Amino acid sequence: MKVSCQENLLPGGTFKDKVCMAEKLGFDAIEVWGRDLDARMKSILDAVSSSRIKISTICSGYPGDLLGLDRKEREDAMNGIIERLRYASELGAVGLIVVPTFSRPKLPDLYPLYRDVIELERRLLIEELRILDRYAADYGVYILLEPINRYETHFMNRVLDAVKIVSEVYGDNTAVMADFFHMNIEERDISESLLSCIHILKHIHLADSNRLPPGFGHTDFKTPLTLLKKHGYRYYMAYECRIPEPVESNLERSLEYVRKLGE
Ligand code: LER
Ligand code: MN
Repeated sequence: MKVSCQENLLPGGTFKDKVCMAEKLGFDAIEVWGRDLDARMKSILDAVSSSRIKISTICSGYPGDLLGLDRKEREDAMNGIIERLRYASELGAVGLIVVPTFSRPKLPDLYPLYRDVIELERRLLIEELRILDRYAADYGVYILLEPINRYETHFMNRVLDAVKIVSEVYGDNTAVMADFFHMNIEERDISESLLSCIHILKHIHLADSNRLPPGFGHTDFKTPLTLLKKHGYRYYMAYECRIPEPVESNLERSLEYVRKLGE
């Protein structure tokens, strides 16, 4: 089981401090945020070069909106994604986490050409992903599509929505990631949903039912983690949650809990 932690959750002033803390707590990797990466690449690479800690993934952080109304917004998102796919490659990461859009639809409702705006958004996203997939393939990394709960976006709320999109891209470098917090809201059965995407599941976000660390809420992690093990899931699971004080010991406690469940 390979466990990562988002950089902002780790105590420490500099990235190097965070790497030392991740190492001390027993993590395998760090998930970095995609913002300002250009300026931070050197310090990130320097910090991990002398450590056993890897960079698992880049979380979003690009400008624009893949499903924005203006062409410029969509182009900004595409270019920002391409740039971060290259960074992911340079960092040895699995790939870049992509949430197609947040909040409400920005495109017009074209009924009766499309039943609803979602179908138009789906078609547009698939075309964009077909282009982006080629860059991901060249860089040897994955585009990790993340389904998000209905309170944060109207689009691609469930794992199966993402699986269907990937199946229409016809590219080997567009994959799915699953976030336990969002699945807890949207899925009927988390293990069943994980099973439905296991062939293209390349990343996981860990948070309990209340967005606290695993073990601090009421999500059943045992059944899904056992299933992932049985199916040979070999990618990362990254902590993305709020850590109550005292941060260091609570992270340590939660990580121990997760590792035990995954044994
Ligand atoms: C947002 O809720 C989330 O889960 C993030 O991973 C999206 O970037
Ligand atoms: Mn997430």
